[in-house]
Amino acid sequence: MFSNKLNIEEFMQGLIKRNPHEPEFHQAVREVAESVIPYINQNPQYIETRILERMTEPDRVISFRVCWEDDDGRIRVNRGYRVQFNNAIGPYKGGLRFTTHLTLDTLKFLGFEQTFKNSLTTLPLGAAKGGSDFNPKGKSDREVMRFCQAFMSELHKHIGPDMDIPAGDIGVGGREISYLFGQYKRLENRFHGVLTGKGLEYGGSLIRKEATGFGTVFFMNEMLKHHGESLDGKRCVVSGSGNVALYTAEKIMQLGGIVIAMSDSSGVIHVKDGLTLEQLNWLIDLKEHRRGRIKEFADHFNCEFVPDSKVWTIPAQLAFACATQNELTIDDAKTLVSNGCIAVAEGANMPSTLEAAHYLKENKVLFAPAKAANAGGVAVSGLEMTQNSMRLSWSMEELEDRLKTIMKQIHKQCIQHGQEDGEHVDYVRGANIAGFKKVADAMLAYGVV
Ligand code: NDP
Ligand code: 2IT
Repeated sequence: MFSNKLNIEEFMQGLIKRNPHEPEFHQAVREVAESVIPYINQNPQYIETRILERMTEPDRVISFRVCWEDDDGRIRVNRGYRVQFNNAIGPYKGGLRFTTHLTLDTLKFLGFEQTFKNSLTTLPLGAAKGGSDFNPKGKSDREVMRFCQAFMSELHKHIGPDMDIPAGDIGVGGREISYLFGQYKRLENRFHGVLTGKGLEYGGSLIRKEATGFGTVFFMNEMLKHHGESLDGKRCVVSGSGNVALYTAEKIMQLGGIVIAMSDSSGVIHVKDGLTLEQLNWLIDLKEHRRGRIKEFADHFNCEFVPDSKVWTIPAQLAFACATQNELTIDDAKTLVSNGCIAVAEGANMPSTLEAAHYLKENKVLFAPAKAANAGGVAVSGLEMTQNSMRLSWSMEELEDRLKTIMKQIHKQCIQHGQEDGEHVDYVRGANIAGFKKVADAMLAYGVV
């Protein structure tokens, strides 16, 4: 009786009215709505029950003050958040981001995306995202420690191994997770897997650090194979040089690809013959341990450094967007196409603008959207949770095999819902519908909640 068909523009107008001034959240929802609304209109059980309205409203938004003291004895005040988006298919799960100017808008887009991504992993994982407008860059280890302890002093009230399990994201790596876990343990007097991405000494999983990047390349490999192509000998550009980008580069090289450019927010390194393993290991050490800038790589190895630039201007067959949201614009997409790029994989969350994603699709570039391509990180987080519950740990080979299998299953789900007439696969539609269906069906089963 309420089954009037949904209209994308009307749906978006309502969403924008309820969530004004949140352009990133609007963008993430629109991308999903464009493929899921036509599917919902063919399946009226989702219309009457207003599933999409319910899925776009977070279960709860927690915001709190984080007060800490810097090395000069000055009092600093930041804002902390946890957006618990949806726990229909498992406990809330998703990363923490520490970066300047972090807003609720960004966290809502990330939490919404996480709902679909976690559903695609095939594991029982709900969705959340959190973080703070604290910028770890340039802070001493002790400052980062005091901040993390203050942040966890509030966050611990809202998380738990069967309730909400945070992990890392931009600005939150192994160091931050260790400080956060230490403080949680002190406050709760419990040792359990409440965070993932932990150190190997205290319950961390092998290959969690590498998992997002490795998974992105496994997905790209599946996508290429499905279209009669391979990574072998392909020239690749990778944006960023953080956790995701570094291990994307490593796996590309292991599978025979050639990494010719990487970046950070200050510019691009261009290594014309491709990075060697020795150079990549040097870069990993620079970024993970010395917290240096990518220009130091160019100085050390005497290669080209282009300040204030993007990797997309360098001709390549494969592009991996592994830095941040909206880093690949319509102009960048045009440059990629005119330079002969055949495939793009999103290691970062929502790195392509909507216009860029549409343009790539129209020009028959294979396009692996973030919620499918970068799901390997949270998937291995799920495996870390399993190992913690069993109080056992799996070997590197076992974990890499499981990760590979999960990425293949995600690819299969994309084909199932995204195969179009002929050869073309709309991976965006495939990922959105497959991710949606599992969560929506669980929500339907619970009734009106
Ligand atoms: P890191 O903090 O480790 O690295 C981020 C990298 O991106 C750095 O090289 C950084 O350069 C660069 N970067 C950040 N902002 C900008 C910008 N505005 N312009 C250009 N470069 C920028 O983060 P991660 O590698 O963990 O995360 C990268 C992306 O992957 C994010 O979108 C994140 O949400 C996503 N992701 C992360 C997962 C994980 O497990 N860590 C899992 C799935 C997705 P600089 O140092 O100069 O700022
Ligand atoms: O965006 C993401 O999927 C992550 N930052 C990883 C989340 C997790 O819980 O491992």
